[in-house]
Amino acid sequence: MCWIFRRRLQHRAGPVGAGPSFRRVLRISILAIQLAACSDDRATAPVEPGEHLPGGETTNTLLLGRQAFSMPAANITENHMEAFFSGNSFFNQAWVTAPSSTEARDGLGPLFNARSCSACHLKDGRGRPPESGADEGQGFLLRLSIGADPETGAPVPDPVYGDQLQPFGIEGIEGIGGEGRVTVTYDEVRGAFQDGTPYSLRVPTFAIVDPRYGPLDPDLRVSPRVAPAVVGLGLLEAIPIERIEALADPDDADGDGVSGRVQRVPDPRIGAEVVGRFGWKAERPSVLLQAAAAFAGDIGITSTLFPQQPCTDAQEACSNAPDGGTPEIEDNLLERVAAYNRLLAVPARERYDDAEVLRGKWLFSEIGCAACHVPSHVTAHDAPFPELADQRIWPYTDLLLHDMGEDLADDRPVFAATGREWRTPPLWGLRFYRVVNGHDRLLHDGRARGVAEAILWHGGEAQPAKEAFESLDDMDRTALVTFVESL
Ligand code: HEC
Ligand code: HEC
Ligand SMILES: [Ca+2]
Ligand SMILES: [Ca+2]
Repeated sequence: MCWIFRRRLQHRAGPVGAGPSFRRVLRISILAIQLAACSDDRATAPVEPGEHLPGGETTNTLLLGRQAFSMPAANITENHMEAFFSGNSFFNQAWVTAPSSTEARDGLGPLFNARSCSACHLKDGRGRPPESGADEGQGFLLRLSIGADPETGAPVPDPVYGDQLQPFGIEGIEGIGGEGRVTVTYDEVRGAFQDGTPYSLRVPTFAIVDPRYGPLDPDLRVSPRVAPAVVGLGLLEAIPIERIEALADPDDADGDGVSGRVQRVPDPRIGAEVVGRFGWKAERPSVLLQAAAAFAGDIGITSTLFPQQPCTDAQEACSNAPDGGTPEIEDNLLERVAAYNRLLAVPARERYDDAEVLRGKWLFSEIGCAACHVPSHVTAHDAPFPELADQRIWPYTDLLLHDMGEDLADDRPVFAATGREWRTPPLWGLRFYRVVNGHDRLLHDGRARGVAEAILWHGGEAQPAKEAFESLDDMDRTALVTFVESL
């Protein structure tokens, strides 16, 4: 019965031009009848071996509170300890303006978003957008471009503001200053679940105020992003490419309404295209390249991988400011920061065998969430770190790009990703976001307040799953959310 329900929903999948107002989609009564039958039998999913340890043998089972994201892999080898702990200190340390007597950590900016990695990935956790007026948010930034290269898909940086808005500039040099401030306003829109229970979503509108280097290009594309938690990244990096490619279904050959495309991006080290995995559009292929890009773009610290200061030709004082060496961070230190991020452990689950959670787990796969949030993978045997090899992991992602509809679109293409596509984010550790970072903001720009709102924003390929969620009864909606919050 429920299986029939799912097939029907999938056949109704298609392009959905939802627009900013939430059009109530007409429902066929037969669906409701079949769904009632689903709810009545209260089926549950079984507990699967190992699912309570989402990071396999690396899982953190020791500190499950505010430090839940800050523990090394449980099986960390003796010879990686030193890299982990010194990487940790470079992740936390604040960079200073060059020249300075503390040579190992000068070179900040000249333009920057934050002075340290941990200023955005607070306690190795997650950022949030500005809430209103003077609030700047935390671990939040705007990517910028003016279109994309027709051949490679690479975003074309704005000639004046570059590829990212840096709200801060170093002090003491005339002519350097932050590029502008981001503000947000939220409009509430109302909707209702099929049983009549009302809900409300907030539609964000972001704006750049006080642009310091002249008026903004009318064609400027902006993409707001919050910082994701940085746990389990070495494991995601160790998912074999063949696995990711096998999950992709670019032309929806199996007709389930869900496609999923592999992001392909250039690797500056080898000059070839590789699979992208990290960032909200999977635009970085490895933890190392993501860390190097963050040093350069977010803090203004150059490396051999990203040797450019964060200045455009139009930003003269920025280009002429003293630097902190060439490069500003040595390769071996960068490697340690990457090792730190690779080896941060995912926390263990606790409520994994509870009846309500198992009902939610059943619904998660039944209504199609698991088509993108693929529960489990096995990491490669030849993973770069032996700790991360041959692990059964439970991240709830396929690392693929999906069209999520008009409402979530940023209209800013990046390599293979269109302006409507996003990488399925992993859901492991989600129950700790509130504990570690004190907020429940979800999605790429943090617009959703909690899991239910995050689901209600799903569109495009996920429209049928979203609609199925809307048609669940109160008990089942709660069970599904409780399951996601148990991860
Ligand atoms: C201004 C805030 C900010 C700072 C500072 C910052 N990050 Fe990030 N980080 C982000 C955002 C936003 C993303 C998502 C990027 C995207 O979608 O392209 C991110 C993504 C990441 C990811 C990929 C996570 C994933 O799941 O895809 C890693 C790894 C990472 N950052 C490491 C670092 C390191 C290392 C530093 C310090 C060198 C750093 N970050 C500094 C905001 C920040
Ligand atoms: C077609 C693929 C797809 C399906 C089906 C899907 N999701 Fe998602 N999910 C995504 C993508 C992609 C995002 C990121 C969207 C964004 O940030 O704009 C996301 C985001 C989320 C988030 C927020 C995660 C975060 O870190 O902010 C949650 C929670 C979530 N999904 C749960 C679900 C649940 C529950 C279902 C089933 C009702 C579901 N998803 C169905 C692809 C999918
Ligand atoms: Ca610098
Ligand atoms: Ca800039």
